Amino acid sequence: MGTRLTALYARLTSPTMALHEIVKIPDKRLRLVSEPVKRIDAGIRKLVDDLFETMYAAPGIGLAAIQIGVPKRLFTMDLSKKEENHEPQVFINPEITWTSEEKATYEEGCLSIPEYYEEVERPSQVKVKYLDLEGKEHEIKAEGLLATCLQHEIDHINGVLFIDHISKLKRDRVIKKFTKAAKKVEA
Ligand code: GNR
Ligand code: NI
Repeated sequence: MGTRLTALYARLTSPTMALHEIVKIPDKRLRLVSEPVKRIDAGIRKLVDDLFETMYAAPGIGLAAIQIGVPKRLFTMDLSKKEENHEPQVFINPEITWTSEEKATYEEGCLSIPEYYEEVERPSQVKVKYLDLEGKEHEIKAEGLLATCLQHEIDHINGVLFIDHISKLKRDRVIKKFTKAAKKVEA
């Protein structure tokens, strides 16, 4: 277990969980189209544990498997406000089945593009079909932050980043900055 985790997360962690490094741009793995989960087995449950540990430690409100380098179609999410009231959610093989005509703009950030925030316009409401960790199918209608976060995470499993929804000028600028920073680390 990551020893830097606070006691607050203790009940959500187990000794087998592992804190992972988050994949950052310009890493090409973020452009992969992730593969569907075929069977929810012990490997998938361990992956979900690791996603939660890494997401809470970051901290972030969502984390797709590809962000820890695993190209499988699943992500974790927790939109709870208070640290002592966790609301962990897992979405496996999610599909957007409907989007509203109405749009909403939200300032987004991404753990794979640290400390960069920009307004993104997306459908304000979506319906999403997915499997939970027990393999049970659900379909939910979402709005607000949940709708934004679902679309952001489903983008990740299709190799899409929130900067793909902003102007090319802004996108090129942020990619250039992170590419330069990565080269400096290499050198
Ligand atoms: O922690 C996160 N916050 C956030 C804020 C606005 C819109 C989307 C997000 S998701 C992000 C974590 C992340 O990068 N998930 O992929
Ligand atoms: Ni993200």
